[in-house]
Amino acid sequence: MSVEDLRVGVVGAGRMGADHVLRLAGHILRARVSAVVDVDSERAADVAAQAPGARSFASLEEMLAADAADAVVLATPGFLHEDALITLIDAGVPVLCEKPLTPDPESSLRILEAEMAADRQLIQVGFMRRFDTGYRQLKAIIDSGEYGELLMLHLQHRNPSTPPGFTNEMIINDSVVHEFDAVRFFTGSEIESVQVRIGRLTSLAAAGIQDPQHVTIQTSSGLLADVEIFCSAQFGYQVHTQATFERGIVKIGDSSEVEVTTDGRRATAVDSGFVSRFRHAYDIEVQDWVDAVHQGRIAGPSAWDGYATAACCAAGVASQQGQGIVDVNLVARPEFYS
Ligand code: ISE
Repeated sequence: MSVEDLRVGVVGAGRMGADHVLRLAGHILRARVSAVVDVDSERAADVAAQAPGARSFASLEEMLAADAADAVVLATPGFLHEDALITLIDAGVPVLCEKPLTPDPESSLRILEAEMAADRQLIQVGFMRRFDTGYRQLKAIIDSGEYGELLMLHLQHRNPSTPPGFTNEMIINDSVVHEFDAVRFFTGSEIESVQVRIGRLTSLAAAGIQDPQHVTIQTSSGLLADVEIFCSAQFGYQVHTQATFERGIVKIGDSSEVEVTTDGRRATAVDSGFVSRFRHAYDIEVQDWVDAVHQGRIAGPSAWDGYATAACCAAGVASQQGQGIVDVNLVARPEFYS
């Protein structure tokens, strides 16, 4: 039996939105880009031109009024997500929402309430690392108990440099948010406290950025995780995880497939950024989402995961601003998200 292609509207035609348009138009099955939305109409039209048959719109409301999409990839900046998500929930449209769900736990809670009122999980949050092969292998090893209990996680997250407009708080909200999600994903536990410490700083960071920073996370099961977040690391992009078990150490994160030995040196490529490092993870995330939407469900992190990580980020920013170890206080998890 053949399935009608899902008509996907990509809302926000910046770096991630444009990347998703190429992905959906190029190799995602059972879906096509039917609409591209951006306040910059010229940009929307340019990006729509990459996907045969896609129409461009200047607003989400115009796209919905034209009945131009069955589902949406939301790739606008996080501070615009709340209004867009409420509109989409009201219209009953499934959404793959790039992280963050919303910028703070209060607005994320309003999204949970709206979704529960609609009585259907429509939102999947774009924590793409959960679809990465290494992440999935490590998760399977943890769950198998093969090397005993997981005791600690050591996470390193390095970006070459910060884009214009990046702030010190964004080190937590935009970058460490992925580590909060990773720790929750690996351990299956909520995070109970966060501490951010700032030590020796690079001279190569942009004005106002304190880099690197060290984050200690403790989960409800007592596990400690530490994060080195370094957003001005110059050399390239790198995301490593080392897991300490009772009877072994497991490392993930080297994505290079080619190693060259020549002239007395052995070398592998270092990724230049997250779009290339997590390309396969994004592909699997979007294909799984499309297939799940065809079946009326989601296939990954839910709005609850978006809310829980927003609460971790709020604690992280409070700690970064001098509040020491900050507790993460979540509301009780509704049955709807169990
Ligand atoms: C960026 O917004 C991302 O989401 C990347 O995955 C992350 O590695 C980077 O630090 C963020 O700025």
